[in-house]
Amino acid sequence: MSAPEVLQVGPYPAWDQERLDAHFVMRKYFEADDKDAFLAAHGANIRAIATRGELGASRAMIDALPKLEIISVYGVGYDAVDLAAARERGIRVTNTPDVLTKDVADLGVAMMLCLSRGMIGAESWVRDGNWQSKGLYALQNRVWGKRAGILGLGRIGFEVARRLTGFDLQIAYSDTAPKDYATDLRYVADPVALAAESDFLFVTLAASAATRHIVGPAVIDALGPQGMLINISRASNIDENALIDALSAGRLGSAALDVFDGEPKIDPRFLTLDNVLLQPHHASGTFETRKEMGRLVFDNLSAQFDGRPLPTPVL
Ligand code: 8YV
Repeated sequence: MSAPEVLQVGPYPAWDQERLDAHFVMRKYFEADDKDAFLAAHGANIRAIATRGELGASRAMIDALPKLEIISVYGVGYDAVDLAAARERGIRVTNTPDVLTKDVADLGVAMMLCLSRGMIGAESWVRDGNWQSKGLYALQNRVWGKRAGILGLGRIGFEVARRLTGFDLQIAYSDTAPKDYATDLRYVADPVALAAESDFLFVTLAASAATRHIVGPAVIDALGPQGMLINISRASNIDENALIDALSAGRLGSAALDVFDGEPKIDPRFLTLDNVLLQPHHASGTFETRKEMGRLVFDNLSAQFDGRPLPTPVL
């Protein structure tokens, strides 16, 4: 039997690509100049989509693949997959949960520390010779002992909380309901109330239509001029225009962001702000985690083609 054909939406590291190429016919959509012509040429035989969290799979793409059985996402977030379109056709969807949880939490906490302590500017201070010529670096803001709010206490939010206890932060969280695995964390139902009592607000929500712009003007203003917003989830959870306005006007203290609307082409206004830390959506980007993510993408595809249960299904 010929190898199954897979539509590959974005590139993967070499070790994943080699394994995928060895077992399947990978149709590299991201390399095609004319995407429609590519789908017209190969769509009829494609049984799977291999995509990435931020790239997903649109309804138009799904509709162009009559034999599609499965969408395997390299990432825990599958908000960019048109789930309704997949559900209508009984198409399975898988993601890569758990393996990336702690790396994403690590980066969120690192971003908080880095921005609070002005580490990027401090590095330049040394490299530019200012330490020697001008003296001590400007004083920065303390982290320990302050108040952290976690918006969305799923797996990643919980790992953020675990890490923050080591920094002696007072931690509260908001979610759709209190979590039974977080009895020692204070629950605040309303995100605006949570923001009002936070110095650091971590956004760790799985994104969906229901959470779109959950961090809007009310949450941002409640966090206030001394507050820091840290987003390691999806840009759609934040009203980016309201965020940029508040950062520019000083109504919000600062923001550390790993995700952006329209990334990687981010809003150029971010580049004019000095109260932001900008990261290129790499919270899961360690060798160890990305290898496990790639393995899961492959294992889910293989399971589907072999008729075995899927390791990590979401649909
Ligand atoms: C990845 C992600 O950066 O897990 C997710 O939802 O967005 C990330 O882990 C991405 O999928 C890799 O391209």
